[in-house]
Amino acid sequence: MSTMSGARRSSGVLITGAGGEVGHGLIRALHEHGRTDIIAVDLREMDDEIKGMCAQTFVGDICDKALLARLLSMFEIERIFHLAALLSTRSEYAPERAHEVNVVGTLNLLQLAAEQARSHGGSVVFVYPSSIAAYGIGDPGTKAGAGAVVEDAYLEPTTMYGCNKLACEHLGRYYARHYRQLAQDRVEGLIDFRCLRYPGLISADTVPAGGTSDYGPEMVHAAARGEAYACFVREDSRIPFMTMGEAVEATLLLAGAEREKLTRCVYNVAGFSASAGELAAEVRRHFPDAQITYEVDQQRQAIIDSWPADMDCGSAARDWGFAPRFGMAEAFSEVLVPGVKKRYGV
Ligand code: AKB
Repeated sequence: MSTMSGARRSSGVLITGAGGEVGHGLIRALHEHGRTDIIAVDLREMDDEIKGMCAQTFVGDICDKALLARLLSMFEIERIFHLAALLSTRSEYAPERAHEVNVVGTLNLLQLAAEQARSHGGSVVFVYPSSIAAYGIGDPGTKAGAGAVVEDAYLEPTTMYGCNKLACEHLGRYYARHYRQLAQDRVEGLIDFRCLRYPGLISADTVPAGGTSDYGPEMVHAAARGEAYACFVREDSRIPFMTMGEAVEATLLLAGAEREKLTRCVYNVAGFSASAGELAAEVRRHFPDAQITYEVDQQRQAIIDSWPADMDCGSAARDWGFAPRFGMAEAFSEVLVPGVKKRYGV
């Protein structure tokens, strides 16, 4: 396929939100897998490590349709990892902006990807991280009884971020299966939408910002820095978590799965279910002097109470072989604690 100037477009894999936590991990993994055609986009200037692993990096807003159109005109994008998003807590302070970034930005990208796929006569694999935030469980008693929930239950999110994620799950499914369904010149299969709902993610390399599950990673990093940590949810607050490395592995596994084996667009993935108190006990096993207290933020607590204690990942296991790699103890001993000790030189 050639550009307007007649030059042949180079192929590429596009990553939005490239400078974020998942973006860092994903770009490292793709680079290690030998990808040399990574096109990275982020609102902020990316660090030199990221730049060194990408074919090209762009600083810009995914709400800037002209930027997206330019990117898709410059490269023949066959795979998109659309990671750019405002997370749950930050989105509550600017819900309309969150909708613009999380939903309109995603819609723009879906539309342009479909147009590009149509122009090069192919299909674009569109990989989209949704979230446990897509769930909304009405009260702690129902949460306790629900246990590990399947993808199609309790879908009444109480946050703008959760509403955004659920909306984008439906948009992705629409573009994949029903896009322009009444048009005479309709072309089917332009978008191959693949979505995984992440639980709380804990990375040893980066600290999150603006998430409601952040107490998990914050607790680990504070202990490694030798700093006291005041957890903003109750000790008994329970949601599923997984290490960032597992989330990246799962994302790449889904992205590379045979399309015929995928029976749905949206899949749960998770590593281990843990209460804040269990996380704190695991932290203290490795950092005995860790000072962890509880100063509950009732509003953020209510969000965590609306998210399930665990997610049923059976569909992902059956369709594309997902399997959690670590329980909580192994996640800490094999990945998180060695990682934060190296990061902080302890
Ligand atoms: C958040 O807390 O908002 C995110 C998420 C669970 O999607 N980490």
